[in-house]
Amino acid sequence: TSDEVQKAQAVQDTGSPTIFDKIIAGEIPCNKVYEDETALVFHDVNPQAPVHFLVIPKQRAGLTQLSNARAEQKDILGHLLFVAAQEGQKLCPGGYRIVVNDGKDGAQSVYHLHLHVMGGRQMQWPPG
Ligand code: DGP
Repeated sequence: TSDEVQKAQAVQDTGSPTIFDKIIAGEIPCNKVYEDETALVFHDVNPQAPVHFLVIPKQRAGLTQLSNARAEQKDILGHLLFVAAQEGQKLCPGGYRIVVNDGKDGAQSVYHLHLHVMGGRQMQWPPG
């Protein structure tokens, strides 16, 4: 079990604001890729591929994890996926992988929904 997974297993969804709120507020810096009214895209601080960025909703609104999404949030989910594909194509023209870690067994460590987009190398299958 990697350090990342061990750390993730210890994290609970408390509903408290996360580090991503500070990034959205500009209180801590990020390496921004794209931003619109709904979504913020920035490079992951701990990249697992030559290109690794995150797509997050600016308003968490209960979206601590994908499995908490409500029916009225389907448009937001669609938008995040669309933005991930747009930016993925730009930064990883040869292809990319989109991952959402959900909950403890999914090794989620930050309880603010985020799509991982990874590429810039041949991705392998199956993932661990
Ligand atoms: P997950 O394990 O799926 O919850 O992914 C959380 C990701 O967030 C992980 O890959 C590292 C990244 N991350 C955590 N804190 C920061 C931060 O302060 N800045 C940036 N850019 N990424 C962060």
